[in-house]
Amino acid sequence: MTNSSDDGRVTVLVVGQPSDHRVSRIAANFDMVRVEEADPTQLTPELAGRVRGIAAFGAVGAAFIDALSKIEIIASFGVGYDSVDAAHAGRCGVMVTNTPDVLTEEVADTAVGLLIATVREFSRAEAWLRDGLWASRGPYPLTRGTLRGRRAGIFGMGRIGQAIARRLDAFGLPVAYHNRRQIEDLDYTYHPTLDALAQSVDTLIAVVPGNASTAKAVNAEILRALGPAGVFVNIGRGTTVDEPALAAALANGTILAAGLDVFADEPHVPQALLDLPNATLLPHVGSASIHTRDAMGDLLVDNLLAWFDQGRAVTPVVETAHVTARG
Ligand code: A2R
Repeated sequence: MTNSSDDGRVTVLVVGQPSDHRVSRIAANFDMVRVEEADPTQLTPELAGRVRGIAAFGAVGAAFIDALSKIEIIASFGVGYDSVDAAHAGRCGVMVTNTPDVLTEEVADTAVGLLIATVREFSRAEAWLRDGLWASRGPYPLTRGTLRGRRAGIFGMGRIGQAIARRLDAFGLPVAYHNRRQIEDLDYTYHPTLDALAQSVDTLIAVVPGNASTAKAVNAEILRALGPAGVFVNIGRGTTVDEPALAAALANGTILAAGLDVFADEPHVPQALLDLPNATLLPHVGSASIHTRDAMGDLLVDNLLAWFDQGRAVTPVVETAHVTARG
């Protein structure tokens, strides 16, 4: 644990291991303290009574929030904030913010790139070239998969889901979706259950938040409903999928292929998925360009500055939308 100088400025604790560049604006505006993990046993009583804000680049649980007597705001990096106990924070009067919108288009680009790479086997085709097989054996085999004629289903038609749908419109694919609530004035077919959506499409893209309501929602039944030409893409959270069921469905031909950017226990990827040639796997790079990560970092700091300068959050999460600044 390293402290910056205590000059009377608000103390903000950076949790996780972001680069120095990523936290330079925090260091410029606050008394910044860094910890690798939000472990309450590592806090000195002095620090526990001094921290008023957290910049969360890693998990923040209830016990850590309880250990900080002056904590007012947890500004979390990323649109998904399942690693922060926002419900507990809300009950304690602690604001939680995330970084929506600024990553929407980047993640949608990644989702569509991953979909095409999965269907047309780009990773395997490149390996064919790099391994010299193009020269020694001839052209890469024709792919069974194609985008042509596919029907796409989006599980989670929110900001990112709608940005993906706009792209699929341009590719000429019909789009349907499932959310808990139908969106008014949105011109895509709505299905009130995930099962009904999966029955009606052959290409399922998951972009829902990771929480109890979505845990293992994509299971053996849903994958069976997609059928043998089925393709599953996950750009949301790995916890949304029953990974052993997915590996089995890929191994036995229940579906054709999967493209995954997220996993239940990152950075650990199940061996069963690593062993499958019809799984295209990315190391959670959905928003991972310098351009977009900078925008996310700026929004995180904007939330801290707005909170401590003006008593308001720019992008509060729904669980803490009722929280107001302490006088
Ligand atoms: O269910 P609704 O009407 O609240 O719609 C949200 C939907 N959603 C669900 N759909 C079905 N079953 C559920 N249990 C469920 N929970 C949430 O997911 C909403 O349309 C969508 C989430 O959209 P946004 O809140 O606009 O989030 P955004 O920016 O699109 O990001 C989605 C996720 C993040 O939470 C990260 O996990 C990942 O993408 O980066």
